[in-house]
Amino acid sequence: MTQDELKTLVGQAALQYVPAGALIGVGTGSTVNKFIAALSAAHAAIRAVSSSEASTALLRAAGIAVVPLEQAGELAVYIDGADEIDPHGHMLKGGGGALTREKIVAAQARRFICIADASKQVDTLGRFPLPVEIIPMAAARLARQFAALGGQAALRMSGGQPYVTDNGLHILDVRGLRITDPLAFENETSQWPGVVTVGVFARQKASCCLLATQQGVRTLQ
Ligand code: ABF
Repeated sequence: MTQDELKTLVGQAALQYVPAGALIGVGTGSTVNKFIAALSAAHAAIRAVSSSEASTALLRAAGIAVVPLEQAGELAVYIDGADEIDPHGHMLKGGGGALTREKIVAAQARRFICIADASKQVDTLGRFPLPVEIIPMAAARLARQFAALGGQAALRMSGGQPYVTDNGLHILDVRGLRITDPLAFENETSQWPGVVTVGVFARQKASCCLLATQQGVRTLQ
């Protein structure tokens, strides 16, 4: 199977975690796009809170009602992809730039189901550059703080300009980190002035990970 087919497989597998008629959280990215397609094909009578403008547009195009988080109570489940996942369910996320809204929506859900293909599985987080959404004026100072941890931070660019998130902010991508204690790392760096969200999800780790492999979908609890 190609990587695209693996994403389709795991997107379909996630349907079993969606209770009939539920209000669910939906993440962002190419794997989640497969999940949205599966939801649409299943004609599931659900409503969704979305973590990005991109997913909102896809959900609406699929005929799924999108509810603002402000009007939603607890979500039955949050389904999202990841850039890396470790054996304990800690994730590195934000390659798609939606990490802040992803963390907010995930915080309001009873369960976090991570959907990914096997290439995302790692022993230690940090091979993928860590996304950090920041207040723009803090960029240089935060780059120095990450350098002190052994990381090389670069401002994410798009078309020659700093990339702008759905929140109107910027992203630093930090290479060269080896995040051996994700919870301590998230707790520490989240408090640095100018950091809005770090892409380490350890406080809100996955309750369950569906991993697409050549042998089928494995469930890691
Ligand atoms: C989002 O989508 C992100 O947090 C992560 O960056 C990305 C994974 O994307 P893909 O499924 O396209 O690999 O969930």
